[in-house]
Amino acid sequence: MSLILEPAVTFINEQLEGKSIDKIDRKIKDLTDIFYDKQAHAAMPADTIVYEVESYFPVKQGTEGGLFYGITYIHPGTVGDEYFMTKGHFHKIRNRAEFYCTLQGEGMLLLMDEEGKTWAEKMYPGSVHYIPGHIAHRTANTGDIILSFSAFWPSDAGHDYATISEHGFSKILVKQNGKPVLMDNDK
Ligand code: S6P
Ligand code: ZN
Repeated sequence: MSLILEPAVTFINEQLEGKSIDKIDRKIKDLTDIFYDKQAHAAMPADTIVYEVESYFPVKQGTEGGLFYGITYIHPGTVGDEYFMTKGHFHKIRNRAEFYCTLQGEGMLLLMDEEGKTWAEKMYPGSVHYIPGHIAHRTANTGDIILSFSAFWPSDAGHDYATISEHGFSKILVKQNGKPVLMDNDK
């Protein structure tokens, strides 16, 4: 067996580097559907970065039996009184699960089942979150610094963004008196 001294991918200085790393960002202009306060959203600079994702895809998307690894960085901020958050999704293959592990910052993991019941788990450095299959997931930064977390999911899971973009989550996470509060989503 040969001795491998350099891993294919490293996570040094808070950055994933190596082959097969995909980097994306989501700006205010890419997130037209998710925030409830459309006026506040329209008033914000379109190029404001809300979150970035670095992902390691060692196998092709859709491969059965493989795994993907990614780090999400959500910037601090709000749109109106709603915290900066990810688009949120179900997995396309609904029964595929996922792990999230918080690296830095503080936030909330919003979870919603297929009947539309929403709940949230607090995220803080070291917190580990198991997201079962059939559960939509979205993360929000409730702190003053970047919220970053690593994610591990099956390479055939895929993403269904359309269901969330059309119906949203049944609850929204807003800042009230400086604290996160989960409220019913009237829309
Ligand atoms: C992938 C995993 C994360 C998210 C990332 C951004 O299954 O859940 O890597 O992709 O947190 O969220 P979203 O909802 O825009 O994909
Ligand atoms: Zn996912």
